[in-house]
Amino acid sequence: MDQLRQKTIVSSWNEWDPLKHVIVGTADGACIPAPEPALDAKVPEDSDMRGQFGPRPKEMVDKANELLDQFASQLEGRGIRVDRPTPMEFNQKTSTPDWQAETMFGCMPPRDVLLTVGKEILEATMSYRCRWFEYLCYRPLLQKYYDEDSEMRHEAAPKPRLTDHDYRQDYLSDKIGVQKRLEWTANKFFVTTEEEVLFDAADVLRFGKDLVVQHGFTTNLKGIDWLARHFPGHRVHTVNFPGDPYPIHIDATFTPIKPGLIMNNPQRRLPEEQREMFNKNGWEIIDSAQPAHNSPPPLCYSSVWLSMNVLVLDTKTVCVEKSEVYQAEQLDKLGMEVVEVDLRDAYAFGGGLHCCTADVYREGTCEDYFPIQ
Ligand code: DAV
Repeated sequence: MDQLRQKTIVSSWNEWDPLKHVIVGTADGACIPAPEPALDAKVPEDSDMRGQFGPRPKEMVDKANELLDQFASQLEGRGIRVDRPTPMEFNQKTSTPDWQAETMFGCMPPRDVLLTVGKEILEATMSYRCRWFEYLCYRPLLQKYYDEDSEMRHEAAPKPRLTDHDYRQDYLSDKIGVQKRLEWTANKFFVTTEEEVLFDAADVLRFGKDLVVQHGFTTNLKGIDWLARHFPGHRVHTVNFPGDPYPIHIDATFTPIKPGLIMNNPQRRLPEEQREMFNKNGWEIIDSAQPAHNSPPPLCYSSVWLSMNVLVLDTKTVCVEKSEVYQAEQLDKLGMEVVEVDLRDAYAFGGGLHCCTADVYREGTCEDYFPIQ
């Protein structure tokens, strides 16, 4: 298994081919960011985090790190090479000529920042000011991959200005109410405007030649158009999921398991007219199982649907959070080997098993899974 001498190859075309090399985030120094327009729109109105900011409690950081380290060891035990980012001092003010932010965020969820498409790793623009500099945590790794794999492409999307013009003022109130939010999001009236190109990497799912991108709070239409122009060899499809009052990131909503099979959050179903490409090509979209919890853990931004934020290791093997018994049961019945991973106490730092990882290498090539367009 001699991982140290394993040659570095950057390549990953989809969410399910055999995973061989991955980045797992860390909880070191993570902060609850200070209020800012895009973040305020996402923190649920009844959340315990409203108004609070600064470093997360040390006991919680230590516990999350213990779980992330354990997850990394589990993956290594299966012969997967694991790298970790380099955290920064997140509890510091940052600024550009356009804005100032009180704190940064952390580097637990590399999936939000890094998009691997074939031999390219692309740094997303991001859409929160507190996450503008987060790519720096991954630069030591990206530089190393660039040096070690002469075919790797290291790209960065245009850094956005993130002035107030990027955010709809309507979302500044904390008294909008879930009903109004559901109306707005169903009408694709999201917190981000079309001022400039914006996307988070976690809004993108890779299906070989096709990229499926969620239009929501963290990715706008200009961001999706930029991705389409940037990857001219791909077909880029825009999706949205009515039913989610806080639509950020596609990976607790739409989860491909293997060619032909996707789990969809039953509270956030893909609209009928957007199902055509899947139907025509014989892909099945099934409702995911219910989460095992009624509420997220303390100080957590994400919803209980992190239950479906699973990490597929290959088309027969999937990592599922240990307490998510219904999700595990469903995947087991679908014939998958389920690897249990204890991660719930790290959720608050930026998400689940898919969020806290980013692909470096999966075996396989770029296939066309949707030949009938
Ligand atoms: O359902 O709160 C979480 C996605 C995190 N990357 C949700 C989405």
